[in-house]
Amino acid sequence: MKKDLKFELMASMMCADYSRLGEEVKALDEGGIDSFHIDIMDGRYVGNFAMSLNDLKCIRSLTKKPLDVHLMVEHPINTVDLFINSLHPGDTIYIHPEAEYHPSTTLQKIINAGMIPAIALNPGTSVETVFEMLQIVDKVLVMSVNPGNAGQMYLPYVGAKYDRLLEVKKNMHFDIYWDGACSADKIRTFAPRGVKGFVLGTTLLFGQKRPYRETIEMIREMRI
Ligand code: S6P
Ligand code: MG
Repeated sequence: MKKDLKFELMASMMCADYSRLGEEVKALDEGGIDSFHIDIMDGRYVGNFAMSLNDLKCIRSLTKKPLDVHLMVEHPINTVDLFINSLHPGDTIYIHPEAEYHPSTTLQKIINAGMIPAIALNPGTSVETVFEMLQIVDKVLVMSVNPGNAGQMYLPYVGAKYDRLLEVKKNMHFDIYWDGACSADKIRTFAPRGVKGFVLGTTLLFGQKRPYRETIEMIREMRI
């Protein structure tokens, strides 16, 4: 794999050590992470509570790098303003189309606020069911685990969806991102094929007994 290949690395902050969140953000920021992935859950759309609006605000105040906000909530139209008002222009907001009656309306609200409009696709969601939305989003986050938890197994049937999206993308302008069980071999395989960025959680970045800077450099140089 070519060492000059460019791809983005996002840190999944639900995997961070919250007893020292400030130090975690600093180490990731200085270690060269591209953005901070914020998993917001409501205990309804997914059966978990990961991060909250206050966590997001705290991390937003600790770094100048972009935030990548993944809303796993029912009817995000009801609460998206809270997130918009706490973010900076250029930050990304992903919604799950299945969680909304009129997902395009919510995406338009995100666009109007100067944020990057994006959708997240569950493992069981096909590209065909969101085809029209692909024309108005800038990013598609493909989930290779079911949403709700870190530390899950990669679901191999999702591989075909990356292929399908890479094909469809030739006539559209969105970028494809990876979320869930992201390992070094997945980056080696999918970055050269056109997947633009990867969310790093427990599989590759957190709990590795190695400084974040070292892991991030090793990934970029493909030494891992
Ligand atoms: C899952 C969430 C993800 C995870 C990430 C964790 O609902 O959207 O962002 O936090 O996948 O990574 P890993 O390597 O522990 O699966
Ligand atoms: Mg996520």
